[in-house]
Amino acid sequence: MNRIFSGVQPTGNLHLGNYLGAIKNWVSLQKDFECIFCIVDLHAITIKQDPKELESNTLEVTAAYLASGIDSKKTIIFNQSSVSSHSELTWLLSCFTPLGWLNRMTQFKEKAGKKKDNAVLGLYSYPVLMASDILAYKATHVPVGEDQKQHLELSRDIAGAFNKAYNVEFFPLPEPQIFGQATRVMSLRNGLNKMSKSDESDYSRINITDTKDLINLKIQKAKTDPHPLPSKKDELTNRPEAANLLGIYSALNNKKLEDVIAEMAGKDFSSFKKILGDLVISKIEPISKKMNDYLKNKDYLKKILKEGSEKANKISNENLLEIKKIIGLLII
Ligand code: AQP
Repeated sequence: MNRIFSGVQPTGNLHLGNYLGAIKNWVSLQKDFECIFCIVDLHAITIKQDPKELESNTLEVTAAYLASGIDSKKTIIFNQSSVSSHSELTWLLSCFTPLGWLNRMTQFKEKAGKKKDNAVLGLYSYPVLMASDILAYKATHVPVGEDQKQHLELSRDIAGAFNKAYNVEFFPLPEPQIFGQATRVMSLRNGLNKMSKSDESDYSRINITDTKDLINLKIQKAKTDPHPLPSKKDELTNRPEAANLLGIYSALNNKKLEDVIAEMAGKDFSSFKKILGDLVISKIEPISKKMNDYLKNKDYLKKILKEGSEKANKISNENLLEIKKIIGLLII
């Protein structure tokens, strides 16, 4: 059976990168896979969070899932902390994860920065929690943006290490699914940095909740270079901002990058930015309107999460029991 697991952190400022790199692709995957989409609040607390904001961001991501077209009747939607097997499995799997593997993780290096000794253990073991999220459901496929590929490879290694240690084929090795033109949406202020929730400049990203005017302003102000748009893909080398804006256009329009380049060849940035602004607004506005409607009914959103967590608990608890038996932990 093919089963998908993926998630988004409720850390605020849900942006176009999260939408194009993750949520948009999930919507179509629901047709062919059994899907489990999580709001990964335990991952979020590896960085300090305001308790009130964490709670409201959790509901905001839930609303974004529903508004984007995730169908709660078909798909399991829940918040990670409501299913305790994620935390329990993290301990078990951490006993199969050599430190050398974790030391290679670039996200830890980026987020811990120069003050590595002050970074919390949770930030360091974040990838083991991610492996547990996936393996608790024996998920076979994980749709992620490029930025999470290294963590997913680690999940495969941990699954393999467990299977090898007990000479079993218990965990499937989860496959990454990296889709579309916008696998890595870059910052609007610097085409070499990932568009990110935690970037200090709000002008670096388009938030799903941004107004029309703000979207237009952010696109107008987006960094570019002095040349007109190219006519060939290889002319985008060393033009990260142009590549990013064309990539966003092609992903939102479901068009091949080559076709978009042919369509826009020779245009100056100011006219392309107008076309791009209109497209972004036409795709994002209906989602943000629906999100706001869902957010007016918080009890409904909580009900969706409760029902989802009941289903998730059932599947993951059964798997956890099997895992404990394999390890030799006495079940009483
Ligand atoms: N810029 C991006 N381009 C494409 N995909 C992206 N994703 C995130 N940023 C981009 C994908 O969105 C999913 C959920 O990400 P997340 O919220 O769990 O964590 P993240 O990757 O750490 O997102 P941010 O925005 O970059 O948050 P901060 O600033 O807190 O680190 C994942 O599938 C991710 O690949």
